[in-house]
Amino acid sequence: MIQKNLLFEEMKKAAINGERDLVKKYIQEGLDQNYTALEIIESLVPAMDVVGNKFASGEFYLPQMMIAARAMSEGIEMLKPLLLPGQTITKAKAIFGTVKGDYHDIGKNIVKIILESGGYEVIDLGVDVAPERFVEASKKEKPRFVLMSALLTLTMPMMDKTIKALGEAGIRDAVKIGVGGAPVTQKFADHIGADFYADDAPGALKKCNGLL
Ligand code: B1M
Repeated sequence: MIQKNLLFEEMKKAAINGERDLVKKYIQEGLDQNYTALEIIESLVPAMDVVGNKFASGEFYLPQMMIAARAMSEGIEMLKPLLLPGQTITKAKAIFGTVKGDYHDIGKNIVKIILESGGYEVIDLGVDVAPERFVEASKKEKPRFVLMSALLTLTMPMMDKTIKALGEAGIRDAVKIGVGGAPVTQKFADHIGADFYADDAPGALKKCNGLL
């Protein structure tokens, strides 16, 4: 049996190197040793920071970042059923998307799973979601929450545009708006008039619960 620290370290290393079969093997080993799905996800998340730093320093190129992201996503998919065991209550409905121009969805998918595990119905609009699509989905689904994720400094202004579009459509006050993603801050959230900012998935769940 591999020790917890070593197992999580090896799992992280496999994710950084994009070795998806190895990631899944270590995840299974973690589960066999009774670590929770959340513990495993939390130990995997920092792998993407390492990948980002390697990309920024020129050590990794785009294909390596993509391969690592795929290994990470497959690992999360494997853990998803364990975080949603027979979820029955629905506290409220949320629509959730990564804003226009932005294709990053690993963080959004983790937040979505945690919200679902906390009793929310989450309608996933996917990535590259334009303000008009948020408006259209809000009109159709009548959610309590409109949630946005952005990973690029360049796409953060789309959050502002989406809030303005919801205002122009007359539905801003009917929803609570939550924003997050690595470059997003509380200050930015206040500046654009979002109802909440959270820096991680459990934080998003806590903020939604607090606003119900
Ligand atoms: Co991209 N990328 N990427 N990338 N990528 C970053 C974001 C970057 C910081 C890397 C770097 O240079 N160091 C950089 C952005 C720089 C900037 O804007 N300042 C960058 C760049 C430049 C790019 C491209 C432009 C590269 C290129 O083409 N030359 C390109 C853009 C594509 C586009 O979107 N238009 C690009 C592409 C990609 C891939 C496709 C290869 C891949 C994404 C795959 C995918 O998502 N399916 C990718 C990846 C993997 C990354 C890094 C390495 C990892 C992102 C990630 O998944 N993190 C990233 C570096 C980094 O972030 N350190 C990087 C793990 C994830 C769990 O964290 O998403 O932050 P995160 O989510 C967290 C919290 O933020 C929070 O909870 C989550 C769970 O804890 N959270 C919320 C997220 N949303 C929330 C919403 C909430 C509340 C909390 O409420 C609603």
